[in-house]
Amino acid sequence: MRTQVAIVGAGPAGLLLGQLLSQSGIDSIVLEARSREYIEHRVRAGVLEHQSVEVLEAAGVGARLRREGLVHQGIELQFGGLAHRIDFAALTGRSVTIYGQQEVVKDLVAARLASGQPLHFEVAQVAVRDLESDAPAVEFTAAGSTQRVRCDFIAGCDGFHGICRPSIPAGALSCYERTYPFAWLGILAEAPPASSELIYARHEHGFALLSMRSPSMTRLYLQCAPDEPLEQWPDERVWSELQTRLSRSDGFRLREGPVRQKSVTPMRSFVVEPMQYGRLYLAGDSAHIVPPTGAKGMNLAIADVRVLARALATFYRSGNTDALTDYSRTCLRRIWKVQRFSWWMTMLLHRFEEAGAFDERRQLAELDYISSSRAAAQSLAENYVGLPLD
Ligand code: RFL
Ligand code: PHB
Repeated sequence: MRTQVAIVGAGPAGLLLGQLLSQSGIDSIVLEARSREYIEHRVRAGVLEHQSVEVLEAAGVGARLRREGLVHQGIELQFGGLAHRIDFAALTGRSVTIYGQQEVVKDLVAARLASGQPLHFEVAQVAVRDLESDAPAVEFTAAGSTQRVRCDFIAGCDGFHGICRPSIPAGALSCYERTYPFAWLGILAEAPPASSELIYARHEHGFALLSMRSPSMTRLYLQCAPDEPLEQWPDERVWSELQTRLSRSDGFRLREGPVRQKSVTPMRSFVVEPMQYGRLYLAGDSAHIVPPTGAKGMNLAIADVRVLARALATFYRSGNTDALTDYSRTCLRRIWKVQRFSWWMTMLLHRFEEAGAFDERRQLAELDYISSSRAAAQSLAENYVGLPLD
């Protein structure tokens, strides 16, 4: 088998890359370890930056997103029992859209199947070969038989735990990492969201977040220990803790309902440099992880593959490799700013066990500053709706 670009991983990064390449007349194959059912129902991110929506629309997968996505003009920051609105529309003229990652994935899978380009689910033993040559290859087994695909380029879109990044010789990469002494316990509940906008709450018990997926589904998160066993969080305890952390002086109460999904997500900041080695290019979570407090993971994946798709299109159109050579540098400039924002939102809103009284007061003063200074609120808002893509 032969193709132009072999894409490992069918998350938002891999599927969108395949779609953008197909729009430019470039052939690809997408290899995914999991089943279609699994990737279309994996509950993860929910916030699309203003420009992520535009990229998805330009990629031809914006119709349902426009119909069903919830456009949000602001968020609430809550602390000391009071909510303070950050008005994105007034501060930036932009908005974000709430649309589940699994919906983005469903739309992209449908577009891929309609394009007739190959997408293989449940592949195993994926290996990337000859990265330093002009004709790298990907090997995998599917339905019991081993296959080898020769290609011009490989896109490593296989997430943080994938095989592409570890296939690069260790000495060729530098990793920058930070872990946090807590995790998020997230639930998806069949209950109408009690607020029309997201609420990011700082509370003495720890951080809590109200988000949503639709007018009838609420997505909620609370800060917990990094190794928290889920059995210690029966639904009643989760609701009680969320009610406490999201309570405020005006009597606000969450609406409760059956819990449809519950999971613990560790928090980490991670960047690998460079994001390329020979003919292998990393994109999305395979190259970087942000803590979810800034709602940036899926957006970064979208931004990376937009750069990569353009660089590949330039190469196939003109033979010019400059944009491919610059891929990593182009992406990393924006990635580090997004890393900074995600780290900053995390430090602003979480409870740190080891923090003393000084740090707590400094944290509250920062929240007070953001809530009372247009300049400070605008900085948060312009990062949240998304820094410019180019
Ligand atoms: P993905 O989505 O992990 O996709 C990688 C795919 O590769 C497959 N794979 C392999 N396939 C073939 N061979 C192998 N050897 C393979 N190894 C792995 C995997 O099965 C998978 O299908 O990475 P991608 O495409 O880079 O997308 C990144 C996003 O998924 C991620 O950044 C976001 O979900 C992060 N994130 C959020 N991002 C946001 O922008 N806004 C949010 O509000 C937000 N909230 C979140 C989040 C992530 C969370 N979790 C669970 C990590 C909330 C949570 C709880
Ligand atoms: C979500 O809706 O899943 C979500 C929203 C905002 C975040 C993280 C996750 O910061």
